[in-house]
Amino acid sequence: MPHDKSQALFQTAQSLMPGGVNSPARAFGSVGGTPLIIDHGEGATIVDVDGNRYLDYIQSWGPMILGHKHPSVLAAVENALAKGFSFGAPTVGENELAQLIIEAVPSVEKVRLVNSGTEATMSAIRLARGFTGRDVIIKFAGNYHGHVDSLLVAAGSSAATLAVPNSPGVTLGTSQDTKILCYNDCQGVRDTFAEMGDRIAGVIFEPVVGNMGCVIPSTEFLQTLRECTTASGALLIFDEVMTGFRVGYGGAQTLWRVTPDLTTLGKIVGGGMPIGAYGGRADIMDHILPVGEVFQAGTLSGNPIACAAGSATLRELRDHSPYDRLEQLGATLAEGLQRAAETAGQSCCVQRVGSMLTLFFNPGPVLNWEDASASDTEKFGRYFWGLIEHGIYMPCSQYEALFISAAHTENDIQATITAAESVLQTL
Ligand code: KE4
Repeated sequence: MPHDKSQALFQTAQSLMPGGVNSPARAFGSVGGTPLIIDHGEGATIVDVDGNRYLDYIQSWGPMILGHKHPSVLAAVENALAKGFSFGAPTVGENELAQLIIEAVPSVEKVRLVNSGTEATMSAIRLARGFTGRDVIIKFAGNYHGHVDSLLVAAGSSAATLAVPNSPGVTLGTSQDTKILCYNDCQGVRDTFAEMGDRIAGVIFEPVVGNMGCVIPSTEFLQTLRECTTASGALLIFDEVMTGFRVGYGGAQTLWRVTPDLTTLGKIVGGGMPIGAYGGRADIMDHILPVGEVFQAGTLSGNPIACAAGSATLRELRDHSPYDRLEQLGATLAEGLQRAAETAGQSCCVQRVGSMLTLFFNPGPVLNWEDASASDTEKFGRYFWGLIEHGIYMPCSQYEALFISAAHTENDIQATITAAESVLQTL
């Protein structure tokens, strides 16, 4: 496959933007080589500037669950654009999106729209601290919640890929109120709450982890988090920026039947436009300005174009549910990749929830960051580039989940498995 134009354009990009990217997750840091400059997408496919076509399993890191340029989303955005772009004043589109989220997500009685998942998690932990009057936030190694200073202390996703467990620029004062525990370690959670439960404002975690690869919480872990937070008066925060509307219409909390106190959202709720949201019990959310005293604001929060894209996406998911089909496609792909790895003699495990999954170069099971970080990332890099040459665009890191969209077909999945069988034999 030719990549001349991508290489030339990326060289220019590097002279304009740090690393030539606007997010390190796109820098191909852990797989090496030059990032591909994407020209356009349609359905399950994206095309780079050299005209190479790929089956897209990044899906903009999750938002494009309907596939690229879904007609009803496109129409909704065009209708919104015809009215203007942004007003800095309330619009009906915000009511519509807020209503859809509240109807879909069990824990959300009131919601605040923001511009990114990072803003959502940053605001949710500020609200947890403001509501409880406490300082300590618990997070888990390998969980990523956006580039919030106080949460960049053992991040997953690109921070983990870059092997930067805590970022320069995050002060000791900022990070000292964050405690990092081991995911799926129930005793560690119980011991921490026994030691400092009355100081803990909240626990934030990914209810299905995507940011160290796909890692699944045990039932006991979920129950322990809910019990310990309830007993101590700390808030339980489900970071569903990735899982919200991905693993089910109501998110992971409907799958696991655990109700958090706050939920953060992003990605799919914007249909590919910049968005985030946080919501929860009304008595907690009413501590947010202007009703309460916890400050949070944003020029483009609830932007009408983003709301139109998000509402059209959620209506499509609600009225034409793809989840049973996504479950089937996900199961087929997971089984096919596992079988291909075994046939090729590769020591791999596949972990999946619905249409998000990861092939780990790791015998598994992968239950936490210590397990995940033992994966063979060098081999993953060769697997990634081998699939690129077969026209398959996987997430460019072992520590990410791939996403199947409603636009993917059974044939796409079979073609992906066939390509993986070929590539895994060469590693
Ligand atoms: P954003 O600020 O990137 O919209 O959302 C931050 C965030 C919060 N919580 C979870 C569970 C997330 O997965 C994310 C962002 N995910 C990464 C990919 N795993 C975004 C990719 C990027 O940073 O470019």
